[in-house]
Amino acid sequence: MKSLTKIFLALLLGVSLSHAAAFSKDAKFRTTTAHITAEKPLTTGANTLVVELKKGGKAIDNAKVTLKAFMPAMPGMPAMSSKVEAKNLGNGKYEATLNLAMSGTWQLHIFITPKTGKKSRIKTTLNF
Ligand SMILES: [Cu+2]
Repeated sequence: MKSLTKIFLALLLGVSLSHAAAFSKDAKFRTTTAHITAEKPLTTGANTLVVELKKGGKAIDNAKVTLKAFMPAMPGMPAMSSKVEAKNLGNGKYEATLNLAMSGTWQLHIFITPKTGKKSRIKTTLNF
């Protein structure tokens, strides 16, 4: 019984330490990949996203990265968009806070301008 309690406590600790992201999504364009995460579930208003960018499996460092979320006009609703230059967190990670004014499906474009080489753009969607 004692050892079972220990195992149970160890499992509980393991779960709390793993710190799973509330939102996670992967997207790619050719060999460029984006692992998108948020610590909180997506919601109406400000959402802070961390995007981990790689090209051919290697972190894309020191790029200029811009995130644009937009929703085309719908009946009774104007087009909405939020465009932000992401902050460089190092190791290919970039953080940006987007304002998503309503729930639904948002188009997300990630614009990557590396220090050298070609620019690229990854397209995906955010749903909530
Ligand atoms: Cu809408």
